Amino acid sequence: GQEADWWRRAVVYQVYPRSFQDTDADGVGDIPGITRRLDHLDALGVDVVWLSPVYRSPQDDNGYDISDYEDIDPLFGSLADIDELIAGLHARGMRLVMDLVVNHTSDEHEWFTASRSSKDDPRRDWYIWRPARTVEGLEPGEPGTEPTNWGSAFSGPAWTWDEGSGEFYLHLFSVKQPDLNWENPQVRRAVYEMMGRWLDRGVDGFRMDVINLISKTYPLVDGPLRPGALYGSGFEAVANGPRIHEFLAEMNREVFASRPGHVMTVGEMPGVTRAQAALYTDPSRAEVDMVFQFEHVGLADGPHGKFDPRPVDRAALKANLAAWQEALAPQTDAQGAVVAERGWNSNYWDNHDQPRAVSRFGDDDPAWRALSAKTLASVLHLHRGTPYIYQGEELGQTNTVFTGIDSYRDLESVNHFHERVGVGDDPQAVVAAMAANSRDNARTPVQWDASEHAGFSTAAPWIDLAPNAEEVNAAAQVGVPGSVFEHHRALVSLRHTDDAVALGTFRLLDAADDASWVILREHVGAQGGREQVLLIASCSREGLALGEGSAMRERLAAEGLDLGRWAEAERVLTASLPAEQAGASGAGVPERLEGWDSVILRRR
Ligand code: ISL
Repeated sequence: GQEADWWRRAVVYQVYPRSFQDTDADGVGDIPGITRRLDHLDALGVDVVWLSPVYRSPQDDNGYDISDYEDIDPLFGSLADIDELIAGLHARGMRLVMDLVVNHTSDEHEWFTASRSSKDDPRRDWYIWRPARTVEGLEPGEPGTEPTNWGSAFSGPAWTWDEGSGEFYLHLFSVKQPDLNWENPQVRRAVYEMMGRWLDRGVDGFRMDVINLISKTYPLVDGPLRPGALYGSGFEAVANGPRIHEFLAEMNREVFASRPGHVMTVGEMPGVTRAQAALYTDPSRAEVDMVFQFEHVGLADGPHGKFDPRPVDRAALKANLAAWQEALAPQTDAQGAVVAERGWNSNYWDNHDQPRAVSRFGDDDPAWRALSAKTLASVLHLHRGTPYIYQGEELGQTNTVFTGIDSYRDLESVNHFHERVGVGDDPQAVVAAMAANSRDNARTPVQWDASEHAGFSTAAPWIDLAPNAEEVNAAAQVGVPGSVFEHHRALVSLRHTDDAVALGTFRLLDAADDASWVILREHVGAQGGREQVLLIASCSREGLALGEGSAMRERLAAEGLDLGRWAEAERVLTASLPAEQAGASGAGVPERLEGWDSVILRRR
């Protein structure tokens, strides 16, 4: 029904609290800061806020290392502050999705301090402990005696020796993020009960951190060692393991099934394939509503991973996103009407782990930044599925410029630097290679205005602002016709009012062209009324000729799309024009789009 499916028409906005808005002058964003900025989110029109972790945490990985799931870190505020945020969101018709980080806890969580206290502790089995491997000439616990050859996601081995109890514990991420043992039913029970208490508190859903890693394949064995790599990969052994579907279905049954309304869930799943995602998001299986997949952002990784970046091949990017559309497409009838949903996409360009959208996928040169940010937004929002806007993306915020290692804050970047320099790489070269893809690009503060510290804080921020805060900020955009913000607002509103954009079928045209993006959406209503929405985007500085006899027109005609039939079509949104002027500029396909311009047309 309509109510149970509310999330399919929703737009989600991600808040990374540390960098959103500071109110207590410590240079770190906080929960009262989010509450203070609710009008910004309301103006944008988003339906859901996904809040990155605010739970009690030693902040080794900025809150993704949780030491108490049931309390708020004093850095961010208090339980009363979160209650106030929930009330403020609900009063404006928005919902709150909390981050759920349960593949691992902090090593300072009481479950882990108990677990490490002795081999006989009742909580010993809540984490993944293994004795040292016997290696001739090495003492147990020495490097080389780890149970497997796996590296952690944040450099170094995935196993750390615990001197006190004489065993290694597994941590796929940092030393301070020990993996929970989901084989143990008590662990699962404790997690489900904790989730239930957050739902009781009024939260509306969960974004589940690396949730496809919770079921490991036992026994744990060495993984493949890439040439030049320091450690083997444990990925095969930990991702999408044998019990993952069972665990997610159990969670759904135990935590969500009995709740009134629909609890929105999105599973973050590194390495998930399209076939697996079709299972995870099949509504009849009741696991998760949608997943975050990584294929499209992985296209920018070189053979040595994210710190060996490559330019993004746009034709490959288009093909990849279209393949995801196809894999999770609905069942349709002979008229093309959607009969049943079989899966659902989540669509994102960036988040707190990825570089800024406009820098990676658009053109962040000041002359092209705003227009390419708007066109990228049109492309994202015209895909079928739930769009995610990461804080600052609605302003066209860019990557930052860091020249020395001292500016970096993220443990992934900092650890990587030390590991590479430790094996003899040139420090300058390592820093240069980190610039494009460091997670810190996304973590510079939201640029609210042109004042000192960009309105983010009255104190120096915990991480330097990006250098363009004086030009690129909310005060210069909210309510300003033609701004990146107003363009996003128009796209959010379009999803709410247009059935083809929200629910229509998806088709990519002219797939091989790397300088454009053409998407056709189609909705057939209950009465048989047909609506089509067409996006034509220029994705380079060159622009696109679209008039009679143009190469693009002919290529589209060869695929069965006759632009002649669109002569009277309504112009819904043009990136280079304020939203309210889109229609006034005329009807039908323009003769030409200038570089990075795009147009959304509608025909009924
Ligand atoms: O950003 C990454 C490294 O390049 C990803 O591999 C990232 O670690 C992965 O997407 C999992 O991310 C999530 O879990 C991590 C946390 O550091 C990320 O911020 C979070 O989004 C561990 O909890």
